[in-house]
Amino acid sequence: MTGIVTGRLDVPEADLSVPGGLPDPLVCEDGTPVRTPEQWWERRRPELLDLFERQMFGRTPSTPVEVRTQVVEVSEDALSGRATRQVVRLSFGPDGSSTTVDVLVHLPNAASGPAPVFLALNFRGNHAVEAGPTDGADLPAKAWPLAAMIERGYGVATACYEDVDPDVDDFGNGVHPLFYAAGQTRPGPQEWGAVGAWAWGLSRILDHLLENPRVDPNRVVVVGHSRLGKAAMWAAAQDQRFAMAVSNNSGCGGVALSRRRVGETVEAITGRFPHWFCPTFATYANREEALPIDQHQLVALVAPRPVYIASAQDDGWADPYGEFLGGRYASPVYHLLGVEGLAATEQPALSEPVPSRLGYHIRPGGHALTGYDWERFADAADRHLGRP
Ligand code: GTR
Repeated sequence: MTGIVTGRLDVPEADLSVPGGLPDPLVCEDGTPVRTPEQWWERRRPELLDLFERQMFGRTPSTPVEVRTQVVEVSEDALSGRATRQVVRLSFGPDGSSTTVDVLVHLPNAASGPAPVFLALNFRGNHAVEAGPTDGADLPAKAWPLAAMIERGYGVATACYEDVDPDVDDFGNGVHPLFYAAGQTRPGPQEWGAVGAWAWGLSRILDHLLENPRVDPNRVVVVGHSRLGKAAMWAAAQDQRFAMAVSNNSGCGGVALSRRRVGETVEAITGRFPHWFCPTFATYANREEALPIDQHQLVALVAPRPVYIASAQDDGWADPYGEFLGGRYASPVYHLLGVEGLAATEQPALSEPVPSRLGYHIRPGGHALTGYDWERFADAADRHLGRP
């Protein structure tokens, strides 16, 4: 690690608060330009993944872990007969007793074949996702528009993120201990933190979904709000089985550029949530120019798969403009791979989504995952993965 960023993207100075521009996703660390898709796949992409692992999220263990699957509930007439609802318990660890994750799945009964599925972790438990009336309006604030997504032909799968790893600075619980060497009590300096664990959990739920013949294996979209948007992007970056990724208000450590230092900074996030990243990330507080990566490169790791970035006007802490730029400066990688990137060089007006393969919207209101957001995710999936 030299700490010197070789390739730089031309970015208006006013957009960043630190000198030196943005690291160029299409220049290798030794200065070699990336001119072909082969160079991207064989050299630059693995190099960037490795940098995100070592500098930010920590390395995800690749050791397979024992998983037991138990169907806890099935109902074929959920949501007024429009959906099949299942609760499946995934238990991880040698005797299946260490960590259990309850996955709630709704699949459309009207589907003529395997259905595309949105997979998203939730904050407050599966009951909160499906709380309240299932027909029509007046959904409680934290509930998800399950009926509307089913109506549009999408399945929805979810689990509570704290089932995978509790959101506390304690590495004695959740999935981390499953991978410890004898005597180890917490991850090493470049091993995974909580965001890495949540991303791992998304991939394990995907393993399960892919065994279900009613799920289209080529159309599972990973969605996440806020800290779970960070996890969704990191999951899609590492696991190419996700067909598309959605970042909703993911902010710092998600798709907002760290070098802007607008809203939540590296100092703020690593101070309040030391367990989210690997300890190395905190060393970049107030010296973001030394980071060999920035968050546009996290978006680029998902290329050429569709990514949809959603911001909210009053969500200054997540830096909506920084989230837009995270998409914009990932576009060169999409272009190299022969597809469109973000078809806007200026941030669009409120509620005017940019529908390109790398899509974006900013809506009025604050930090939240709303029905409006879900409808736009479905629009993007319709357009780029095929309408169910
Ligand atoms: C905030 C945190 C953000 C974001 C948010 C959330 O406190 O600073 O990075 O992740 O929580 O998850 O709602």
